[in-house]
Amino acid sequence: MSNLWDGLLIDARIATLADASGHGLIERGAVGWQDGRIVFVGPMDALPGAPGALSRHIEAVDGALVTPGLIDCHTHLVFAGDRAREFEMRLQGASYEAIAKAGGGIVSSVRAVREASEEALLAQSLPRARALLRDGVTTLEIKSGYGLDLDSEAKMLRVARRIGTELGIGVRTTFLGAHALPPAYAGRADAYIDLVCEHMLPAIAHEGLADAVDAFCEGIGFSLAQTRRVFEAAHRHGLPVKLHAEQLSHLGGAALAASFHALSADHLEWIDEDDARAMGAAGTVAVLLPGAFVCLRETKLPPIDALRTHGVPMAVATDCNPGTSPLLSLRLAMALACAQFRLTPEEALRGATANAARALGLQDRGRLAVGLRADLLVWEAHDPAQLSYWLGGDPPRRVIVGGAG
Ligand code: DI6
Ligand code: FE
Repeated sequence: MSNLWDGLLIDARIATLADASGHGLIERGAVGWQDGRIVFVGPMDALPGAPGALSRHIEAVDGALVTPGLIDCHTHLVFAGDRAREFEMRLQGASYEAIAKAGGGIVSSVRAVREASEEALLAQSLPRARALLRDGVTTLEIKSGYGLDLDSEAKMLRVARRIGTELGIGVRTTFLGAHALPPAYAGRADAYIDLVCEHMLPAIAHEGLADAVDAFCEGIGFSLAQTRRVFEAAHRHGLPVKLHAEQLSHLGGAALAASFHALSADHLEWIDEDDARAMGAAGTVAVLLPGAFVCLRETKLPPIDALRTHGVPMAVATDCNPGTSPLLSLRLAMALACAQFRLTPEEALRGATANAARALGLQDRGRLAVGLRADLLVWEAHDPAQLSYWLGGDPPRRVIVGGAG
């Protein structure tokens, strides 16, 4: 019978994240799906029939916690080589900025990415994506930004798309051409931004390689005026924007992002109350990246209370990258967001599901509700707080992506 559901989990404790606040917990719940979409979520008592008459496959999970698949909404996981040497230098006292100015940092990853073939880049990046998947990540964002010329940026974005196909998960790609100044443009940042806006971005958009556009607005990145030009070019090509803003200093990037109705502004350690107000009014998600905060041994905390006061949706991501956040676990990012930024476990879980989806402009996932994608995790846990409590806890018992698994 073709109208039977493809799968049905019963006897579950379901954290739907479907309401504006709270876990949206359903005790003794059931979730059913068909053709990759959720067709039922609610108490078992409300099922429209006996489980056996509803679905071909039924799994009783014995009171285990079920959540939406996790979403890592900010990664730079496509890169070549690593920067362990730079990590050692930082431990000996060199600053991130000093290393960047001395030709290390992002630019050293650029050399490695330019030299790597597309196949080599894929082979080096896939294990990192697999590591993130072990935690229950079912949708990933991946940025370019270590190519800094059209061919190398396009190569990175193709590799990112191939990771999604290869692993059968959702991958959203972000063009981050304005990540750092390539050495050939030293002293000519405006000329490089011309290249990004008039040559690279149009070609990337034309080939459909990017779902969004990002920039690094920072003293060691690009100015506010340069960032504005990148945003204008993105909008001309119909692409939404995001921004690395206020990570190391306050340049006004978060307010600029809000004025462009950015999907998200990320990092945000240096934002002030006015920035939070602007983001709240614009609906721009605050993506918190505790991995970079910890690895750079930052001490200035993002103003979480101001974000709460102004109703800014908060997401949590790994920022997985070779320089400032070699972090391969979104669960660990959630735990660090609680320990370092004092997020509640509920905010951390919402930040890695519902609000992470928002930060990617995705309305079809991140929550459990009828009509949304059947991306589901069954955990060896009962209490949602356990997901942010363990530093390296058990992976999910079961991962269902788009109804499969
Ligand atoms: N902020 C970050 O955290 C990463 N990029 C950025 O703009 C760091 C990238 C790197 O150091 O390779
Ligand atoms: Fe980043």
